[in-house]
Amino acid sequence: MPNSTQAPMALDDADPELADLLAQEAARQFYCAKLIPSENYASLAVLQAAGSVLANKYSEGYPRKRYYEGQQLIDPIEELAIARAKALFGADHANVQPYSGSPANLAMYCALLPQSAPNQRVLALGLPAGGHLTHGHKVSATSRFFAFAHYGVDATTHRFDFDAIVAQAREFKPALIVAGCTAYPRIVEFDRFAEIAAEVGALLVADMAHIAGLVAGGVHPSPVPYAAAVSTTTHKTLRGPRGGLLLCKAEHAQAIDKAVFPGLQGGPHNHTTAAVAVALKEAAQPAFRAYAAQVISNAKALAETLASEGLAVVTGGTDNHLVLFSTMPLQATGKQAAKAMDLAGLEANFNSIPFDPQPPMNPSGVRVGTPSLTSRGLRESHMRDVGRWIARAIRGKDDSTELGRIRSEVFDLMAQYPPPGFEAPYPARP
Ligand code: DSN
Repeated sequence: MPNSTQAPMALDDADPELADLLAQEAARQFYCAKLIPSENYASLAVLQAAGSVLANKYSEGYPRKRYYEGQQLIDPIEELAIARAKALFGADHANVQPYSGSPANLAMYCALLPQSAPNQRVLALGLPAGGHLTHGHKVSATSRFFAFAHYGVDATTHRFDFDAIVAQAREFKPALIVAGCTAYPRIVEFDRFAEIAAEVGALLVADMAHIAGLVAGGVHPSPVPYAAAVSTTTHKTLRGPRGGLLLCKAEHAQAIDKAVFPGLQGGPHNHTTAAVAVALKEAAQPAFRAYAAQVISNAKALAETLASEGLAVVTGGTDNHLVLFSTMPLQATGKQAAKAMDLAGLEANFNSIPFDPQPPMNPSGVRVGTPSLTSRGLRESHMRDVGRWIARAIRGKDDSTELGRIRSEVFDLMAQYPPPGFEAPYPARP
């Protein structure tokens, strides 16, 4: 008989304080309109795998080459995830062990630019133009190990200016060019980046974290045919658990694997690997292609509504899952707008816009996206409601009664569209 210290205790009994916080967060996620473009709702199946006993197991190494015993079932789980990643994205090789996108990016650079390489220069999109910290921003460790220069976007169109990028690449002579963004609302032309890389003798790598689900769903061009290696997170449009993934050409497979383990990481998070495998299976279904297409249609409807409400939409619209807009035409900074939206049940993040005159901690813009609301089943007509609520919240940023009214309308709509991953009985309305 198990003694009392071994008796299983559910979270509610074992830690009521934590359980209560978790229940409140579940209710918040259920009733608020999640508009952060890098978030999503993972399915119940993904959450079950992520919360499984696989979290108890150490597996340093790779399938069939481990430093711990007891891998009889871990190996086939990781092999399943690898096979599904390769099949879904048409890649020669996949590494499913990166803990998330940031370590995946550092591993990618370390793999392709070994210390012995004479040229350590990398050209990537700058943070103010929609790049990521791990694309060599000065506060990121990536900038300590490699010599980054940054390209931007055109001052008028706010899109990539390939003439300027190729001129910069000829001058800078990078060994690597990074194509990928966190706040760029248009198609990333990986073929054009590949041409530039080939011309200057660089390798192209891609960070497709934001758009991986759109690539999987066939509604955004894939970087895989063009890039030596591709990094991604697994939890954004791809709708898996929080995790990372690297894909590469066969000739870089060994370097990529060595860079992840033992280069940067210890044991893989097997529970996450299993959940990634589940998400990759889901993303290979026809329904996911329809989902990805709807994400974009919804984002276009949202962009149009925001523009018609007087907000300044960067690039005038969107081709993907996100919309970046200046809130200044409604006399609010991005931070003021995002705070007001949060009080109104509309969860987004303040964001710099290209050539932003405002500082990064109080920029001119807000970034919104449709992956989460589309996962709930919302469509274009709902996005028009959401766009009007956003504008009302910004206009009413100092009016708590108005923000409360909007919040109530948002909650009414969300209650009709339960998100994936939530089982009845649903959380009580906060
Ligand atoms: N932090 C993510 C985003 O919100 O875009 C990128 O990693």
